[in-house]
Amino acid sequence: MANTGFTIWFTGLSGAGKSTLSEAVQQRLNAYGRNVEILDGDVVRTHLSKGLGFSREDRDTNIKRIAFVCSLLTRNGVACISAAIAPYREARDWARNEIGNFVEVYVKCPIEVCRERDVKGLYKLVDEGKIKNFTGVDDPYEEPENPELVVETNKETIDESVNRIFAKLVELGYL
Ligand code: GGZ
Repeated sequence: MANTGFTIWFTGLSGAGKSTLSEAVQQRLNAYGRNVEILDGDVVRTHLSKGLGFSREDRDTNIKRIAFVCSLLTRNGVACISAAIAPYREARDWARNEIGNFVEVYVKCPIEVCRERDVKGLYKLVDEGKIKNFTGVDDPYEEPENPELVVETNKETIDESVNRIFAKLVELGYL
């Protein structure tokens, strides 16, 4: 029987762990025999969304582009992973509608912890006033109200989160 396509739609602050989790889930899905495509916000912005900024309008355009690609892949049996901040509920719901087999995973982590991690040194630049409209600092992040799953990256290990995501995919009939 052909594989069922689905999209794992991660959402969360910069530094919450979306990219790390995406790679870990990809590895696990590959080992399970599934083809996986990751659309990482940061990477998408260097290609598909090159030139877009961080106004609400540009973020929404970015999310719609990612959702469009995910919908094409998903309907062709690919396991797709989106790892963008996707701060607005309305845009995420738009993506849910567009894609269908949609698994929203809130990558939850207090901003103080993201700030401490500061993997790319962006929070430091924000503090120095060099970046404006930064999500969670001076730009909104609307928490998901009804995600399929919440993973708390400051409380659980990557392995634990991946296990819980896998269990959810099985429960939903995608694996
Ligand atoms: C949020 C920003 C900003 C602002 C640059 N706000 O953690 P990162 O660095 O690697 O990923 C973030 C990325 C955000 O792009 P997304 O496409 O995921 O955003 S959205 O879904 O809202 O369209 C961050 C970096 O770009 N970055 N400026 N102002 N993140």
